[in-house]
Amino acid sequence: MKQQCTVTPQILTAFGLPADLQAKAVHGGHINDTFSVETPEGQFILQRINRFVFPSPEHIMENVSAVTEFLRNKIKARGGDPMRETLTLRKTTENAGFFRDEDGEYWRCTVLITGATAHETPAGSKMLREAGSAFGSFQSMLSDYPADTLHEIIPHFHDTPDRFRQLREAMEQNTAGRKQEAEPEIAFALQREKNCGFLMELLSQGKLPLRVTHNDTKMSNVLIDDTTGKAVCVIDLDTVMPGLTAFDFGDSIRAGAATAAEDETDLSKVHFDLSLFEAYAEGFLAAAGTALSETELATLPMGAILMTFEVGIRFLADFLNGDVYFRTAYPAHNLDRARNQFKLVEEMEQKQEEMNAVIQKHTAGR
Ligand code: GN1
Ligand code: MG
Repeated sequence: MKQQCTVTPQILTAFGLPADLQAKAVHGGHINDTFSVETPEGQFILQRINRFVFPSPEHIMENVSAVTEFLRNKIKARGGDPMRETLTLRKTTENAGFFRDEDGEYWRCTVLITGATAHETPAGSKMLREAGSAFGSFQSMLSDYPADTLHEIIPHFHDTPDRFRQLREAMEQNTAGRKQEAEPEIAFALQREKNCGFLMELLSQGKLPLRVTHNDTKMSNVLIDDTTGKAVCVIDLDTVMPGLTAFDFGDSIRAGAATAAEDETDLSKVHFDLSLFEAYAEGFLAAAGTALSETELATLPMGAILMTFEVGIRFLADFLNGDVYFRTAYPAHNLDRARNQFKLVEEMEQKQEEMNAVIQKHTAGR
């Protein structure tokens, strides 16, 4: 259980804010604790970083401050507004990026971006296109950032063969005694083991570049302008680290182009929707197309398939391990999630050629 936490006067003072401010809890994220405060100077967000998920908050803060600084310069150069189009960290009075309170907890402070909202699910294909555009422009602006200078926040985060190895371990140990219950899903996963290293192999052969990736490219990590409906800014930079573009793209598709929630148990409702795929791809490619190599573009559909497969095997392994990683609401929750993801994988495999055609259509003549 996570401890309740509050913003103490000591924390406010550390960031040079009036000590008597009333902080309001902001709900939505599953990992950190988030609060907002209003001051005569403006509104700010205060966050306590979850030390269980992120054992090295210093590394997160180094990544976030280096990347936002870099983005700030890019945004200025293209005539944009860096206070709205990227996160702005407020330093402590001692010029540090975070403050450690007396319990050893890490706090950070950012400027609140007003007039824009993080939507849990896209309210239509136009909003999904905007999300694509936001992540595409994030990718493009960071295309000349030296990715290998960033800390790897969660090692092997998107390394599909390594995730498969973990699934095999879970099967062998069968800790929760649930292996029999998951036989069809295990068979589904085993049939695809030989292809699961496709992207990681291209990386090790030097055919795909290591990029600065976001690693949590869901709709709710894009702020959408309340008035214009345009994407404003990509948020939640905690998992920014070196990775493959195809996986960032694929993670957006996994959730954004599905017709049902990832734990929908009525599989007749779970489909991969090619028109939603096209909406996201169109926005993404218009913003990032020229920054990506031919091989990167050609592997985007594979990114969608492998990322969905990867999350499916993570759910399956967690089910076998007795639900130790993902929060669950009932005993077969992780198994239901794995089935749901595998249904999407199957449909994506069937539509791979159509996905390729969509990518070609939106990159023709670039
Ligand atoms: C976790 O909680 P959320 O949605 O930010 C997980 C992702 C999975 C996702 C599946 C750090 O992300 O990798 O795709 O659940 N994040 C981490 O719902 O493991
Ligand atoms: Mg997140």
